[in-house]
Amino acid sequence: MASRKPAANKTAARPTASKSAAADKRGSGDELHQSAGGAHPPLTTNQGIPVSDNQNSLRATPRGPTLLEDFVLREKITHFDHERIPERIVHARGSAAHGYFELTRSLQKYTTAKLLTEVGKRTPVFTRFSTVAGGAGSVDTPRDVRGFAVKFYTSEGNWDLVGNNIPVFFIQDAIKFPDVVHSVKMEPDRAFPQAGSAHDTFWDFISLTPEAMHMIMWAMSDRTIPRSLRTIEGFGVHSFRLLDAKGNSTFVKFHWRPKLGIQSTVWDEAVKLQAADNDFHRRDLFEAIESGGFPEWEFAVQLFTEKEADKFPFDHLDPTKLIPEELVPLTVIGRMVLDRWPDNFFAETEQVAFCPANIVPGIDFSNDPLLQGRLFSYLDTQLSRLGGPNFHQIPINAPKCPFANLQRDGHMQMQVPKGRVNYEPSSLQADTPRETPAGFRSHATPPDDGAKGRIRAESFADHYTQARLFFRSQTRPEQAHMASSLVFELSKVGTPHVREAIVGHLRHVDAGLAQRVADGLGLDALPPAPPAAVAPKDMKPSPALQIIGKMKDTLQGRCVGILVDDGSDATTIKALRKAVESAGATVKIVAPKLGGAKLGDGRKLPADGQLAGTPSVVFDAVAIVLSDAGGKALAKEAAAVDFVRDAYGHLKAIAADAGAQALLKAGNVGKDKGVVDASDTKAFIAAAKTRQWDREPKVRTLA
Ligand code: HDD
Repeated sequence: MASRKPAANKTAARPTASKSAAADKRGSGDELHQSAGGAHPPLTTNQGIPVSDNQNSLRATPRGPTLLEDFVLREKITHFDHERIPERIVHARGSAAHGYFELTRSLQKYTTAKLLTEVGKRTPVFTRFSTVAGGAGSVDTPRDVRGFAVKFYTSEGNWDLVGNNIPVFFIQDAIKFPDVVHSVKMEPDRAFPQAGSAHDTFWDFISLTPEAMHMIMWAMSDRTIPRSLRTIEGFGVHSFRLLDAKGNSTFVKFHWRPKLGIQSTVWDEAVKLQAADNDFHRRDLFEAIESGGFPEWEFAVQLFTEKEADKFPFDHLDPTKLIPEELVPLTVIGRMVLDRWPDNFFAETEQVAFCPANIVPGIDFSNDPLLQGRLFSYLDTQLSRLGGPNFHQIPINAPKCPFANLQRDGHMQMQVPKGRVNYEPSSLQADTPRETPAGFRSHATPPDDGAKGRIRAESFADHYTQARLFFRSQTRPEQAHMASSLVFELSKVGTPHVREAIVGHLRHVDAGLAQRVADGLGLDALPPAPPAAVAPKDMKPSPALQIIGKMKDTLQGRCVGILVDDGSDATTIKALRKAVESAGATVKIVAPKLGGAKLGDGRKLPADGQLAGTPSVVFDAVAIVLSDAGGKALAKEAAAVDFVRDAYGHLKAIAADAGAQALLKAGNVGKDKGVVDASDTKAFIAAAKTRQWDREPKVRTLA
């Protein structure tokens, strides 16, 4: 039987409360806390009462009941019970960073907005990337659109550019947003699948929503399986207006272009990444910032007048349409650098509240009906997510310029306004805030002709032309990936008429694509195409819509894994490391044991990752440097065989020395210009900058 004497409780992790005299003295000097170093401030309750024992609750007797009197326990547990706020209804899973936006070219001719006119000026930003469908704890790498939300803390107030990594959207009218989101989220009766669109309800909704077909083309492309958040583009999606001092308006579309170029994964790799590292994108962003390789994007605009817009063969107010760069070129006007990881995830990344309605003087909204609905939705969601109308006072949301008005009170008011006057007009106090001529003005947009009504403009009726433009603008491997992802997704749909309806829509996009998907699904005949409100037209292909065509010829910011074991050749490893690092990438050593490998020269090389937990999917390219014995031993090791087979299957460059050949053979690694001798570092670097697209037909059957 356990002793009733507290002093005998030797197994407790901390000294017991009954040693109160000792506990009083413990404070910051507790030997169990010494490792952190420094002078620890006393632990207190939220009322500032110093706590003498953070290990034991107050008990009536050493083995007796806990007392309600224990306010320290009650406060701590109560706070803990309330530590979560409702997660975002969409975009719940996200990662964010601080940084700055620097203007490099003035838009003075078009706008009064200071952040767009003062060249050289650095505006602080907080940028959050997200997936759309999954919950906050879901993985980073499902097939999904990525959110790209930037809060600019300008000297004229906060501007939130809340965009995605795709320049168009599923729907044309905000009233359909709850429907599209319900359909993609887990199905309500069975509560699966998490974070994925490959299920019946999503494709059912899409099959009945032809306006989504353009976005579907993007969603089925490799844009939705990015390699890194540092290698995605961002788009403001809607047309906005820029306003000059006289109130003249120019339309504008906003673009973010990653300095490292766009890069994506292949689907099999994305699937395996989900198992290899749930936090792959978050970790990648964190590690890049911590190592000083600050992610950077160009900020570019497409500017056009109302007159020019009237001549476009589509309606730019329709958010399912993009403006090809060939029609309105991009002008780079600045850059964004993310150089600081948040200090605290909850306080910053979770509590940040983006609202497309947050805008500054000199920028204005367009009549895009999706944007118009968003202007309401985000403030509304923040009220329930953050609990009240004062969420703008939370540090991550507060403007960094002075702000003052006569709004008062409410949940969690942090400010202590002074004086009698909380209304306007007033005459009792000289220092109350007043409206200013420099304040925000809306563009005086003349009303359209026509009557009030629940109307979809005729100019929004063409649902297929730009879907076709996107598909036909892609390279062959990219088209094959799109066809295959459609087959994959629809193969997870249990309802035959839904699968068939989608293939019917695809016939309007591209007959060849429809046939490939029908074949991939094993359909005996092509289903009928639904009637199209407007027959699709052919537009000039836009290579700017590709990923492969836009990849940059660089290894900057990427990561190469070198697999080693006891006896590996030190000189080869050294030369590879040198070549990779001089090309701007990082090297990680993978070995069967984390302690490392004893190399041929007798020295021990510590590993960054243990083989079983560090598959090749986490690298952009790999090198295998092994002794003959090491190669033979690893050829019998499933994790090593997967390492090389996956690197090959994911079209990555592989450098291998003579000892590695046994392993390459076990992994069925073939020969092509992406599989190079480990001594040929030049060839390896060249191959590692891209993927071996020609290899793909040898490793998988694509639709
Ligand atoms: Fe939205 C979040 C982007 C249409 C309603 N949206 C949210 C986020 C991004 C976008 C990036 C996450 C922001 C963050 O990191 O906290 N949303 C878009 C884009 C859209 C779009 C690019 C179309 C062009 N959204 C859209 C519509 C509605 C919403 C039409 C509603 C009418 N979106 C929301 C929301 C969210 C949100 C429910 C969830 C959490 C939040 O706002 O803060 O209000």
